[in-house]
Amino acid sequence: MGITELGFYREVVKFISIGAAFGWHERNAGNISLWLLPEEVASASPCFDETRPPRKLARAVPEMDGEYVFTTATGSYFTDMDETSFCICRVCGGGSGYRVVWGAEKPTSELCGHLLSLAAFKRAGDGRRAVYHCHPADLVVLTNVLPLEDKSFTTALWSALTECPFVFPRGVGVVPFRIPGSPELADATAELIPERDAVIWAFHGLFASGTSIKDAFGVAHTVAKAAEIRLKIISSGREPLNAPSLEELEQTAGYFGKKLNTFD
Ligand code: 2HA
Ligand code: ZN
Repeated sequence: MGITELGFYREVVKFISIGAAFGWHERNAGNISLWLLPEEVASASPCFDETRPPRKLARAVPEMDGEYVFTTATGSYFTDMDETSFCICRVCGGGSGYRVVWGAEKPTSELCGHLLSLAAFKRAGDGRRAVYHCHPADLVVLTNVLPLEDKSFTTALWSALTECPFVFPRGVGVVPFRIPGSPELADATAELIPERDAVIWAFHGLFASGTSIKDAFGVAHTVAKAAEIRLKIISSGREPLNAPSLEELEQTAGYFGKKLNTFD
């Protein structure tokens, strides 16, 4: 079977197509990563070519040495995808580099942030193995008008919609301006992601994590929806008469077996 017929490939295509329809992926905006399970590697490996030259990473990821990661190609348009929009990389050299074993020659410009985050998930053993990066407009607007601070930004989202406390109980981290694709953006993201479900990049977009691409997409969708609601509340120009209390948000998370991050 070719890679394009495999379950993980089809799931990624399905969700990035939905993201593109949402307007989250102008031009070449957005990228994803999925740390492949042994059974996914086994089903894909007949198509691998392990002889391509290795490339160096700007940041080493020793925990990921030998692991396979499915990701998007640099410059690819999510509004116009085909097989050339993707690649599979194998981390090599003790985590100092990677080899493309299938697909496009050059992975996403944000590869470093993805790999550092996947390494953090592996270290924590928390079940996460996917990242969905997108550019939801309302969320980007909020980074212009709200303080770039994790606790208050998270509360502004949690209290917009009662789904939020149990969809992203770890909350969101906020990274101030960093150059897209830079190692500095990757470092700042990887520092926050272990304790957060998603990281917001000011004036840029969202980096959402999950146990699968569907799960990471679900986090992104819920954060983006909450951002839309919060922005509409702010834009209404009215002082809100009603809002859920922190206690009510905690109760909501608790009802679904989750505990809200206290940001202590
Ligand atoms: O891949 O979205 O952050 C293009 C981007 C960079
Ligand atoms: Zn981006």
